[in-house]
Amino acid sequence: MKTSSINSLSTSYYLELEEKYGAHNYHPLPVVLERGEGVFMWDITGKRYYDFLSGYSAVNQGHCHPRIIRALTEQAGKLTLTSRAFHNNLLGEYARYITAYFGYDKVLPMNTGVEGGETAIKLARRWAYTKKGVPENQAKIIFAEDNFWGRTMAAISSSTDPSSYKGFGPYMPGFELVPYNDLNALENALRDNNVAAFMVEPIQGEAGVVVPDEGYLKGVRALCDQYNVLFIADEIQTGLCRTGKMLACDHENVRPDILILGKALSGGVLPVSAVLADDEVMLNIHPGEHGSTYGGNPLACAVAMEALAVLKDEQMAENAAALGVLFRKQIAALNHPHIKTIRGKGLLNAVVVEHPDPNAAWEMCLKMMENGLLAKPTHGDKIRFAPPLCITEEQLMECVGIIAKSL
Ligand code: IF1
Repeated sequence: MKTSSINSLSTSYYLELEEKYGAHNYHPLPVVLERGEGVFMWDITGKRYYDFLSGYSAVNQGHCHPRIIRALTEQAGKLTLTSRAFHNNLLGEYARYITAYFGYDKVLPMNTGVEGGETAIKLARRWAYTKKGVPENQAKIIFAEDNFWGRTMAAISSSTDPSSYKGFGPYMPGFELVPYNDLNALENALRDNNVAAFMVEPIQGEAGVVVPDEGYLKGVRALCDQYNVLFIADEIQTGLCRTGKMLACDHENVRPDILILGKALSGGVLPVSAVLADDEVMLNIHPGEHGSTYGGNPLACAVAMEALAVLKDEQMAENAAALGVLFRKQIAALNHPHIKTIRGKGLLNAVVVEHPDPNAAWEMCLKMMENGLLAKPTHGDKIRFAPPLCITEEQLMECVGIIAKSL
């Protein structure tokens, strides 16, 4: 670069670099970010944005939370990875901390959310063969239609979204689908003695923040008890205070047999996921039968303990609950012809955009970007609004103003 220094290069410079050298597996908004702090991100021109995506709920604690960054930097200089071939002084502390925090006997540490899902499925199948007496290789896992739990072959094998699974076959056998929020359909599926588990999101994120009827989760719990099936809750997006409770399952006081966490478990700092279960489920996997190079690494343990502590210390669930009510009320009060529905729980919300132009939601996101707020459409006509849980009432009201102006 003879003529300009690195930080004054244009947005198009960065977009072209990605276009030329990066796989084309995303279609991002045309903004190039370089700094984040709390609810804000700044692009390379110094323009400030409210972040209303929060890394898809990975940044619940806010960007670069000082306590989490301090935990990261202090550990980073000491020991970042031992692999599980050896012990380290953080994994045991972390395991005790997180199992006490959520009330389970054991944790199996992984990295990405989808690895958490894969681990949960392996635990369920192994439990079915070892404890339920399901014949070898006959175990079935039931999923809800419109689920999203990642991009691996198993995850897309349970998907009903062609853009997730088309052209990637053949698919993982032993998976069945039932409509979401339908206890009768679920009961019919669970009658099959070979069912090991039902894996479900307490609120479906990618489907456009679909909130099931009050009582659905209680019904799932009861049916899984009745038919001796494991209830796997995928709380990777809904967990960690996002919906106004520590876990979305807490809204109905149900306790899943297997709890999957990810995303904000590290406050958006590095990939950390966790699968929690009691001994009856967890101890059917023996040494050498599952794992991962980085799973439970000391850096992840240090960061995750601080990320979890921050959620409680800063009362993020309470803030999400209160400001979620305010947000939905304010958006509904706009009574805007293009906003058909606003739905969600806590600070996980989405609007359904009503407009003849199929690109309306995308255009709306471009307009909000111009006005200093970043959000992204999901499944065409829905826009997800999910700011970091440290947002203040004043900031939220300013953002309602930006949304109204952009509409
Ligand atoms: C992307 C979606 C959200 C998840 C739930 C497991 C995972 C996810 C409920 C897997 C991941 C991310 C993936 C990310 C976009 C984002 C997303 F739009 F793809 F569907 F949040 F809704 N369970 N969701 O939401 O976790 O392996 O990604 O760590 O760009 O694909 P992961």
